[in-house]
Amino acid sequence: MKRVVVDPISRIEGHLRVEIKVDEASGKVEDALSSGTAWRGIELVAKDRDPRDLWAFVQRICGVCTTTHALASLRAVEDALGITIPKNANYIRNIMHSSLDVHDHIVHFYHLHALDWVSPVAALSADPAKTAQLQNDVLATYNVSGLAPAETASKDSAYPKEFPKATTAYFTAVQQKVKKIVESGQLGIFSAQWWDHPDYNLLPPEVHLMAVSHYLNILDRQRDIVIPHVVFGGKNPHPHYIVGGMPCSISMNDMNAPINTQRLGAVEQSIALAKDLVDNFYLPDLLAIGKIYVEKGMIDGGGLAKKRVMSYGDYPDDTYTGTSNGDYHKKCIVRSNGVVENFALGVDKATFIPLEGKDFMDPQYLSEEVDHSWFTYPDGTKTLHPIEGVTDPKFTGPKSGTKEKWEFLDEDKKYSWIKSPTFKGKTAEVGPLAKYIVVYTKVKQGIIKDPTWAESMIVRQIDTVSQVLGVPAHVWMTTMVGRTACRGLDAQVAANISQYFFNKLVSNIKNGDTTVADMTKFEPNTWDKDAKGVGLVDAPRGGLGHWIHIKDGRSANYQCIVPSTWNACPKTAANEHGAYEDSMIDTHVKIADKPLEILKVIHSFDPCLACATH
Ligand code: NFC
Repeated sequence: MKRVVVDPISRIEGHLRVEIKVDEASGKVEDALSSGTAWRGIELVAKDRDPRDLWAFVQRICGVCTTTHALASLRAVEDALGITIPKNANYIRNIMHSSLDVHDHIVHFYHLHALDWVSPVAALSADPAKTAQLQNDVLATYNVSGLAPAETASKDSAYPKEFPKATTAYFTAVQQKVKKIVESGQLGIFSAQWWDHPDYNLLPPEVHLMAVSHYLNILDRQRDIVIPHVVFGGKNPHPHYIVGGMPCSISMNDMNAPINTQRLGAVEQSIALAKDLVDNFYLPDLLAIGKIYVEKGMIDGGGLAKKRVMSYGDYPDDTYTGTSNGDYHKKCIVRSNGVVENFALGVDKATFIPLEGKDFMDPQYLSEEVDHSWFTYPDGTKTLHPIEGVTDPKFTGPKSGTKEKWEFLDEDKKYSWIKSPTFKGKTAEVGPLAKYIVVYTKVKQGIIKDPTWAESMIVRQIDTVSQVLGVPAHVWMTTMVGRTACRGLDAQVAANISQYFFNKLVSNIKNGDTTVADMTKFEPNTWDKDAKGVGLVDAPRGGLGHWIHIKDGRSANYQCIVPSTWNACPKTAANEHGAYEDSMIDTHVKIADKPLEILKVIHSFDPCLACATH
């Protein structure tokens, strides 16, 4: 048994170390540890502050899923204080959130995950003419643009399309550029990868060249996807908000107004770009590569996804009057709230467990443990619901090596700066894969009887991909490939959600409603002396919750359970693994000292350790 350390895991946000014990003869990973190696302390920064300021502080938890922590905070404070935001503010927040989803997923696939599958070095032996042909073939074979419904049609047909760029000259030029980089011996952003790993030979050279070209192409275009943040929130990352609504006033014919005809035009162009990049690059590339992997039987890495997944639900169609009273979930167009166990047995045999408004305030449902984390709880306390949550850091060092220079983590004691969240005492995987499993199960088992357009689209996407890959949903979804595929599908739904809420915003403004904020409960003298609230967001990496206890106008306690906390957590008190650890244990490694498969399965979660530890 060989113990292998990968530290740091690169091409992620934050600081992650993993350790595996591999049986070198069989390649089977027998045990695995995931450790967040840096701590931030933002929950302590958020204590004893004016609740109206908190979105700005906690948004700094992450610059990648920027906006989600601000949104979760606003929703928590508004839940606690009984504030209902105007329609326009809800539409605008949804457009900002969905455009973040697309941006986050597309950057993950091309810039953080793609190089686990494709190699710039392998791209050098591709034939550019054949690559041009391949790109056209891939688009024709995996054309998934027809999955969107009428509700999300754009009114702007004048938008110039990016695609196709499939010419021999284009691919020759990219190949020359990459060749110069490789020949210089200074791979720069492409350095320090195991380019000689045999898994890179699974794909033909033309796939490598096509994907590397799209990597460079989309690196250039990704910033335009978050233009809605700049228009509605003034900037990206970390756009501006206000408790009670949005701070951007609407005046359609005033060229100096934050929102006017011209700026809404820029938002719609950005949404059209997002749809175009997802439909014509991201999904065809992903399906083409995924199909090869599934055909070659490379479908391990599911881990906890086979046993237990959880999602929170999002995108309220209209204004709602609270989260913990259940109204939020009644209004969501993606009612993915709930837990599904044993999806790997098939959608009919999977077990659905409801998770609704009041459950989020109930310690029987959600809780956090610190048995294996570098934190302490008050004497005798084993687990805490976030509304009573405590963040008290206590670093005890590794098992071997020194506190400064670690050799191995202490799997029997504490080994991570991340707490272990639990649902009814057990770990759960979150993320787009979890969201897709929950929606699919709820619709197919008749738990959702009247699917929204978004829920129907998710089911259509899953059934289409099952057809393309030639295996049923419970087979491909509960794998590392499935995790990456669902993220791409989620980006497609998110781009359509942006368009849907853009259309609603424009027609509401046309009907004469330009209100963006309700300030009637903005002053602390209008608040209850003691109030508690929860804010939920289905963030790019999964279910995000912020909990606040407000006392005498200040935040008495503020706690977050973040998607990457669920997935990256160390073992629970009962020694149950979280999703990263379980997925590694469900993976085979060809070369113990070059565990590319481990990098791939960990990247399939799109780790954000800055978020996870907060
Ligand atoms: Ni950072 Fe976030 C974490 C997301 O997991 N998605 O909720 C926040 O980061 O990317």
